[in-house]
Amino acid sequence: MVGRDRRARRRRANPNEKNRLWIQSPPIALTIAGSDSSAGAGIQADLKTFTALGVYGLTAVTCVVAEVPRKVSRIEPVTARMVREQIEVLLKNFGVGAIKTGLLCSAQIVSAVAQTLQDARKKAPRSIPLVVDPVMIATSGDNLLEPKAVEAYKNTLFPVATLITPNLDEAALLLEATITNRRQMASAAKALAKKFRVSILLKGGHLRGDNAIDLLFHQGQLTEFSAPFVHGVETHGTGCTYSAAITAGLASGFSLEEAIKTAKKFVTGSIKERFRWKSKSRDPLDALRHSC
Ligand code: PXL
Repeated sequence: MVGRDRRARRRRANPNEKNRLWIQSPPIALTIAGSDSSAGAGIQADLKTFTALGVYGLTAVTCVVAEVPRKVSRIEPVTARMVREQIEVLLKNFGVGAIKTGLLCSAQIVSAVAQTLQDARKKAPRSIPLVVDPVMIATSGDNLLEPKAVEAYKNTLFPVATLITPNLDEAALLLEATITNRRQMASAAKALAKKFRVSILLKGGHLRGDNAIDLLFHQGQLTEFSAPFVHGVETHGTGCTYSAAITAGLASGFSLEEAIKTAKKFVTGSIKERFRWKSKSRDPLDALRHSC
C-alpha cells in the first residue's frame, strides 16, 4: 500500500516517469583519452568497461585515431583548448568519482590536461583520484605519442597522479633502463615511485611467462597481482581496459588494492572470452569482450 502511494505520488510529480520504479545514481568516472575507430582500445574500451562495472562513463576526447587491429592509419589531435573545455564542463556538472587518462597524443595536450586538473583541484572540496596510463606505443608497434610529450608527462601530469600504470616498455623509457625479469621489475617499480612520488602499477604482461604478473608499489609496499597468461591472443586495448577498470573501482569507493585486484580479474576475463572474426587477410580479427 505504502509503495503504491509513493509510486502514484512520483507519477503525479512527473508523468513521463510513470513506468519507472526508481531512478539510479551510479558512480561516475571520466576518461580523458583518444578515440580508437576499431573500438578495442581508447575511449571506446573505457566506456564499455565502465558500463560493465556499473559505473557511468564520461569522456573528454583528445585525438581521433583511424585504425584497425595491427595497423594505425592516422592520428589527429583535438585542440588543447577543446580538451580543456570538455574536462571543465564535466567536472562543473557531474560528481566525478575518479578520472583516468589514456592516449594524450601531444605535449601540449598533456600539459593542458595537467593544468586543468590542477585548477579543478583548487576549487574542489576533495581531490579526485587520477589514474594515468602513459600510453606511448600501440600493440601494433605504432608510435602514438609525440616524443617530446614524455617530458610533459614527467613535469606536469605525474605530479598530480594517484597511480601510474606503465607497461615494461613505457617504464623502461621513463627510467632509461632495461627491464627483462621479475627482479628488475621490482626495482623499476620502486625507482619510478621514488622518482615521481606516486604509486606505480608496473604491468609485466610483456615478460610472457605462464603468469601475467603486475607489481604495485604503494605507500612503501610492494604487492604482486598475478593471473594466468592467455597465449595466442592478438587483441589490443588491454592496457586501456585495465586502467579503466581500476578507475571504475576507485569511483565505486574501492581501495587501490581492491580496485586493482578486481580490474585484473576483469581484464583477464575480457581476454579469455575474446571475440574473433575472419578477416580479409589470413590473420583472424580479435577483440576484447569488455564484460565481467
Ligand atoms: O592501446 C593503446 C591505445 C590507446 N588509445 C587509443 C588507441 C590505442 C591503440 O591503438 O588507438 C586511442
